[in-house]
Amino acid sequence: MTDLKARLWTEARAAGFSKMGICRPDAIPQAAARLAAFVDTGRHGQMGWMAERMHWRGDPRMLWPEARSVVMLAEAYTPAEDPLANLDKPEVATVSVYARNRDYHDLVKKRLKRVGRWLLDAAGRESSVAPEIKVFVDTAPVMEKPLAAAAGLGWQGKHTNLLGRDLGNWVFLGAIFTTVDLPPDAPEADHCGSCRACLDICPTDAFPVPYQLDARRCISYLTIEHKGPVDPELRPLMGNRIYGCDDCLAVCPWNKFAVAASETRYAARDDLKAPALAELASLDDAGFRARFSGSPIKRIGRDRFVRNVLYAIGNSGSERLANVAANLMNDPDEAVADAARWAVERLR
Ligand code: B12
Ligand code: SF4
Ligand code: SF4
Repeated sequence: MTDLKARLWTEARAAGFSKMGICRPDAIPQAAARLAAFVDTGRHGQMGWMAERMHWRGDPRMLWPEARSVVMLAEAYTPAEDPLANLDKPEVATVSVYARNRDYHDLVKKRLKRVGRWLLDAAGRESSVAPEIKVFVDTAPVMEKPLAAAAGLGWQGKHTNLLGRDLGNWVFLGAIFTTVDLPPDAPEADHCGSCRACLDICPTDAFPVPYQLDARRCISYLTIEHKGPVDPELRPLMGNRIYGCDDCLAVCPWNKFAVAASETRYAARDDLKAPALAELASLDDAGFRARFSGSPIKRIGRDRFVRNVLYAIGNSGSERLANVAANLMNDPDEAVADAARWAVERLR
């Protein structure tokens, strides 16, 4: 099986992954209680799906009792440009790095399936019982970060994301659960030390303590997951971040050792490098769908997107943009109309 594991890594690397690690399905015994604490304190906000199927999410053995190994894979999407470069340009938007081009869910899943198919073939030839696999990226009730840490890909930093000394933190995670018994890797130790750069940079103070996030204050949650109007106290802190947020990732010193992204379809599209807020605010449903087809941004729909753009306009200090917001004060979507009124009030 050691040889099979080595050949699996060769295949995973050829598919575009930067690192692979393996753990047993019982390798994250603390995860269930930590997830329960997160949900019990309401830190998941409106992400009701996090409170569902918690017995599966918190314990991979419950999700698929026949699984013997979890193969965790990391794919680098390290940006070529400074991810925070637009934050001080008030009339343009900041889109988080992961959403500047194609949707990683599609690309990572394809790669996982390719590696999984290879494993089925190779392990099937060595065994009388047909092996099975299930692949996951992001949307299933699987806690990918603790599994990746248990599989030795890196550790969960104080910003709660997975990072590695040889990876940095600009990586997507994917999982292949399998009935094949593969030799597990040792977990990686925590190398955050006394650093707290990610905690200190957070614009909304979303970390109640190191290693724990209150999603309700996180701009990523507010711009992507939160439906309806955002708490007016948080709006000014969002700046021009209209989709996701990268501040805590961008300041991590371990990114000195980040792996370059090999997938060119994650590289920023020209029209998302510094998009003008005025132009984004004018998108209607059809325009929004056409512009963001194949992008993760498509998921939030025109209304939530324009709501976010209007908060950024309200934070711009630009009187010129007040007219753009004024045009949306009677928008049929109540959160958009509310955001427009808020923006106009701040700018005039
Ligand atoms: C829900 C979710 C979100 C939510 C909540 C984030 C969160 N930190 O929980 C929101 C919408 C805010 C979000 C934002 C982002 N996300 Co997200 N998200 C997820 C998702 C679907 C589930 C995460 C989860 O289980 N959260 C629940 C909490 C309880 O789990 P946890 O974060 O692991 O919590 C741990 C710590 O709190 C710690 N802990 C708790 N108590 C204690 C006590 C002590 C003493 C210690 C040491 C530790 C500790 O243990 C917990 C369990 O491991 C995963 C995909 C997946 N299925 O896993 C992607 C995922 C985590 N997201 C991802 C990304 C890229 C992002 C963003 C960077 C996107 C962006 N640019 O805007 C931001 C980062 C924000 C941040 N600082 O976390 C990637 C992260 C890749 C990586 N390198 O880690 C993932 C893995 C998706 C993927 N397949 O690649 N996300
Ligand atoms: S993504 Fe942004 S708002 Fe969320 S925790 Fe990181 S720095 Fe704070
Ligand atoms: S910025 Fe510092 S504290 Fe935060 S994850 Fe990176 S090393 Fe850890």
